Amino acid sequence: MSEQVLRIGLIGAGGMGRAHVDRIENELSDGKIVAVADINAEAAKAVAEPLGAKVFTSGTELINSDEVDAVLIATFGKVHEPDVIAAVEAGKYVLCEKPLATTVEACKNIMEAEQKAGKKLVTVGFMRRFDEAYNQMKTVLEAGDHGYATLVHNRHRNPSVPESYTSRMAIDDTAIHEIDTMRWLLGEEIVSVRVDRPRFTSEKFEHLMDPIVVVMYTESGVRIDDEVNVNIQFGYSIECELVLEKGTVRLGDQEKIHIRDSFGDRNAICNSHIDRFHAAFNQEVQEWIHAVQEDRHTGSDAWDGYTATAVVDAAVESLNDETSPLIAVDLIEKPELYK
Ligand code: ISE
Repeated sequence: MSEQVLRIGLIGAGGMGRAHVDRIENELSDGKIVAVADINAEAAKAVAEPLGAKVFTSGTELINSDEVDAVLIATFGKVHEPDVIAAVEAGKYVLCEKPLATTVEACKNIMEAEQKAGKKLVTVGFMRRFDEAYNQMKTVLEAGDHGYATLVHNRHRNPSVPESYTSRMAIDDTAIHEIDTMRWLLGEEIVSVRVDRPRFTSEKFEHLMDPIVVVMYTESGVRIDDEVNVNIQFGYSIECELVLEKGTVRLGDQEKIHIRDSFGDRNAICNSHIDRFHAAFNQEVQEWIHAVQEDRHTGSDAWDGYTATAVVDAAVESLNDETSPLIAVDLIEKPELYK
């Protein structure tokens, strides 16, 4: 591995991949995109050419290139597994966008490959762990002055989603962020989950259940609710209130700028996760680059990716049952590598 600039190969030249390229090339230090692969060769070329990076037609070729030190995967969740495993087998660190994989089996295969490799090489892109406000919330909780957590209220709202977005994605693409953030914040596993269906908005596609409310319980009994509302028709907003025995902690207002004009007095709001979590993504990728250069793991690991997918599966089971049953989350025993 190069000890200077980390030579990164990007798999997936869509919106998220391009946002990462932009931050690595223009905002962060010590990393460089040297190779790009995408099933759409034109898209790969469009990203690679201005950087002088190499274009690869397959993820495997890119992963096995001697010119690539580490791999950044920004493709769709359902195609992650073979590329993550190939990177692990090549002994290369990999930062994989969430979800780690869309089935529990695929996540287990990734953990098995890592255990064979004997070290943690996989980081899952749960960037909220790097968000300053969530970190401050965790610090207040852990200081213990306000007692322990009893409840957490979350709201996850998107202005709109494309027609290809499915009800399952409301959980494995959207609520998965709260699933991971809550496990990390509270430091315990989610043991059961239920999905409530309120009246659906008319601003949605026929096939979509929207909004929904995901209700989760942790090992110690903390009750978490998460409103997932992906066609709210304005701005991107993430809210979280942690209820402790003797106080509450909320994420700050996500004000960007304050505008006062003939239309009124108001705050500008974010439009997307790329915008809202810009600083968190930067922090996540910068820490990953430095950790890889020092040959150590950082961020959420494959166990975190696996448990998130196990909670997703239980939630989808509840979502698909009109009676919204509470489903127990079935986890395997945590392998030694992740303890
Ligand atoms: C997207 O993939 C994200 O990760 C966003 O944070 C989330 O709000 C959105 O619903 C997802 O589609």
